[in-house]
Amino acid sequence: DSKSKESRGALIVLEGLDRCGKTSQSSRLFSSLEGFGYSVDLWRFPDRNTGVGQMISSYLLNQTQLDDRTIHLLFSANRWEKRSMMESKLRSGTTLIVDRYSYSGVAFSAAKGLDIEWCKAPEKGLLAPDLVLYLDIQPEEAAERGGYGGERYEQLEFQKKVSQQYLMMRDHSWKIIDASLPMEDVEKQLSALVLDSVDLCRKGKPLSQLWP
Ligand code: 2DT
Repeated sequence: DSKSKESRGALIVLEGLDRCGKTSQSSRLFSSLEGFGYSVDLWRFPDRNTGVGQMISSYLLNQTQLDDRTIHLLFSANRWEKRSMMESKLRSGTTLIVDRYSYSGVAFSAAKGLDIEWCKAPEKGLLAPDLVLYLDIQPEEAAERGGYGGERYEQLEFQKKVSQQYLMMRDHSWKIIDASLPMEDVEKQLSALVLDSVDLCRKGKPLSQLWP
């Protein structure tokens, strides 16, 4: 019937600094939604499996050097190559839990000194998340958690700049969660927010595009 045609999945994005707990929380959310019987997929950006993704991966591993604007556009292209798949999944009723999205794209490049409007431009027309969960942590605390790998960007001074850029991008779709709390408490807060958002989308909240 026309009602079920309207019902779609939610686009849920997790953002935050390295070591804020995004990846663990994304998989916990995925498992709990799946457990409740929802149709749900777990995605991440960059998606290193595509051709563009492999170029990004070798850049992050410091195996290749690229101009700052070039790598910025590759990260964006990596989202564009998944856009139609993203839309068809959402419209068919699947909720997507996405670890990093356009906000990482803008925050990391702007932290290098690129103009923020220039950084946002190639993201225009991608799907806007229904909910952005920002796992808020002090860069110093994230660094103390250890486990910074050897990848580009995994350095305290740079992460401080990224966190300033992130906070300038906050809008109505953002929820800021204190990521210094115990994992279980963070998970409880996230899961309540996600269930609300999934419910709104099922009731017909329209899909929209970046940036509003
Ligand atoms: P992880 O795979 O560990 O999340 O690290 N990044 C990510 C950008 O600079 N621009 C982007 O558009 C995206 C999605 C953040 C990926 C690293 O790449 C950075 C950390």
